[in-house]
Amino acid sequence: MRADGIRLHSVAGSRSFRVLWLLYELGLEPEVISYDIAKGDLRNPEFLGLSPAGRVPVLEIDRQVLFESGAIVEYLAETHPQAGLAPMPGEPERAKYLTWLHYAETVGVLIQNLNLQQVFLPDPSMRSPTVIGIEVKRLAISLKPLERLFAAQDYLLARGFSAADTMMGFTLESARHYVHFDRFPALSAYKARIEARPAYQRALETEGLQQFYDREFYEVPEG
Ligand SMILES: N[C@@H](CCC(=O)N[C@@H](CS)C(=O)NCC(=O)O)C(=O)O
Repeated sequence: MRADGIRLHSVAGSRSFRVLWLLYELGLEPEVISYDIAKGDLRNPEFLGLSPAGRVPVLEIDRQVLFESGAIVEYLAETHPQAGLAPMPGEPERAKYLTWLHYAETVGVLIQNLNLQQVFLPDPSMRSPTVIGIEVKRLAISLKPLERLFAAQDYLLARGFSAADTMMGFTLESARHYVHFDRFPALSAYKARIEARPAYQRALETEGLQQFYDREFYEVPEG
């Protein structure tokens, strides 16, 4: 472990990106341990000792092991208040911050279901066009309030960039594989805005190429 003792267990292109990006926003330098889902890395007993459901991200920090990206993002933002990336209890926009931070998982779970159907099932005949169609519609519905929000402001909070954006921003990068983003111009502008941040770019460089999407857009299959 590095001198500062921060170790991120990560899969390229997964929710661990949220944490890596936030660590860089905070000026922290984690050691990154990379895993490959397809090789079954997340099922090895050593990893399951860190993450009981065998999921990433896991963050080792301050002599603790944290899992759940939302919890990790909240922890990092609150233990580095000088960065000003989270409204603290009692401050304006605190409730909005928590709401949007966790809303990213509402969007994230829809993407996870679509990833399973469109990318990870070993045989295309196992896919359900009905389920895919429903989940794509639910994903588009979940993006609509964001489109309305970003028509009026640059970030999830009116006060500016926050840790909630690191939860949501990465999720949008996956969403574009399932929903046409030309339907969401304000959301597309937000996506471009956050992706231009140096910490986002650095996290991309650290992680390397995303491992599992093999095409730009996945249509709902006929059936
Ligand atoms: N709510 C959890 C979800 C974690 C999660 O499902 N991570 C995915 C990658 S994005 C994973 O590890 N999947 C491995 C698997 O399902 O086997 C979080 O936000 O950390």
